[in-house]
Amino acid sequence: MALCIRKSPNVIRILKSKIGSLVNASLTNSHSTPFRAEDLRNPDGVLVAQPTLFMNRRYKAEEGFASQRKVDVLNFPGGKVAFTHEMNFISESYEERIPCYRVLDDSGQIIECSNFTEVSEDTARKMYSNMVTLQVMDTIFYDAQRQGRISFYLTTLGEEAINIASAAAVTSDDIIVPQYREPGVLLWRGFTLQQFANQCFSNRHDQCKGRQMPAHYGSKEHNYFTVASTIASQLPHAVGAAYSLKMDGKNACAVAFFGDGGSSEGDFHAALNFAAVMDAPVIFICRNNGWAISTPVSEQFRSDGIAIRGPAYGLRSIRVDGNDALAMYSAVHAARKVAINEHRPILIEALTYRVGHHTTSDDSTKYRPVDEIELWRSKQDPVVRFRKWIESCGWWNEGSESELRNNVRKQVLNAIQVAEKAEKPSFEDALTDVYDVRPSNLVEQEKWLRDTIKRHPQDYPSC
Ligand SMILES: Cc1ncc(C[n+]2csc(CCOP(=O)(O)OP(=O)(O)O)c2C)c(N)n1
Ligand SMILES: [Mg+2]
Repeated sequence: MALCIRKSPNVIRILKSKIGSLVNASLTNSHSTPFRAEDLRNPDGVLVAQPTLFMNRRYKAEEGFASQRKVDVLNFPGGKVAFTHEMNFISESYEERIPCYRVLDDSGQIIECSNFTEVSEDTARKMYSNMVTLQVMDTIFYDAQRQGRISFYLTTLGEEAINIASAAAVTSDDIIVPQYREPGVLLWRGFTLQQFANQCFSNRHDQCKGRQMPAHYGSKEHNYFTVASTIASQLPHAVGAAYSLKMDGKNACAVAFFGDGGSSEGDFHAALNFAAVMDAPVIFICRNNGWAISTPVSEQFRSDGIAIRGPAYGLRSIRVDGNDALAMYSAVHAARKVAINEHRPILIEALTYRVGHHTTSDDSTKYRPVDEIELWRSKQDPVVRFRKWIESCGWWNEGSESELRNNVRKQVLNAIQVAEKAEKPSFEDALTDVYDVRPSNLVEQEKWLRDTIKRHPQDYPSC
């Protein structure tokens, strides 16, 4: 029926005049045609399109192919399927693994014939400075936790390129939906070292009012969702955010980060499917760092990593060298264009390695070889690789390096001192912002808390 209608301009014209732009969308939109938010609404702005509309669009090419070959087809809901007399099981694996896109080789030189997006000197210098800042901040905050000054911390060591290059490749209108190992994106957007320190010290200036664990940042001003450490719960939220951007006709997308461990959660699968069906402009960036705490990827899945799962849900996907800042920048830059202009979700699997322990509550030498960690730390450091490249461009030298490191070190130490001295939030903040009228159990807990404070005033100096 769809084929017949497509071949008959008269029928299309009559149908169009009867039911308007909806039919126009279903009959003439293919996935290569940009999809407009207004196609989904009637003249009153009410959402009218149905999911089957998108599904029909998707499989038109296959229908054409089947009809050309004159094979029998099953007229199945959502698109025709060709019959075959051969009993072929789809293989569980391909002979070759998906290759990994990279631009810079291990010595920081551009690989000949690389296809990548040019980066200006200013952007490259800012990218490098941010990677170093993230590294220095991590080292000092980590030590502060070891000294007992903050209760918890997690580093991004080894994953600086994924953080900073992807942040550089999108715009501040794009909504970032992080897991927890992406503070570099927030740093790139202008969250200050003082704001990072205030959050980690849970003081009165912390935007989260001291309610979150340290390193669980969030900032409405920077379009950065607050970290929720329940793994992968952020992914369906990112799809919802992306869908709303599309509905509002915004020139922006959502960028969702998660780890290889996150891809083992049900929410990952729900989010990918949901994004594909709703044509949501969302970029999923998986930091495949080899480990989900102590579980190696070999014990998490039998698939060839994460990228291979994209096509199963209808997502265009790519595997990228996550320790190559230029490759990450180029891949995210290209993905953003497709996500926004064509309203498609994209999956990026960035191969990297978690050089630090999972968090300060972990000792990773208990479950992985020290040699493995050392190899990635010394031979695959994304910061060193990017430095070699900007040095070869004449944009960086030994002098700029020591000046940057000294400055950042001073700024981080100063931020920590200021944050440590600042008062803690009022304990009242622990009870507000959730209920309009406090339920009886909360009222009871408040009474216990007040009694405890009265009995131990020395332990609650700011109350
Ligand atoms: C739903 C849920 N299950 C389990 C945990 C415990 N947990 C915290 S982090 C983590 C590993 C996540 O690994 P990955 O997604 O690869 O991120 P990485 O830490 O490697 O960056 C787990 C299992 C959790 N926080 N939430
Ligand atoms: Mg991981």
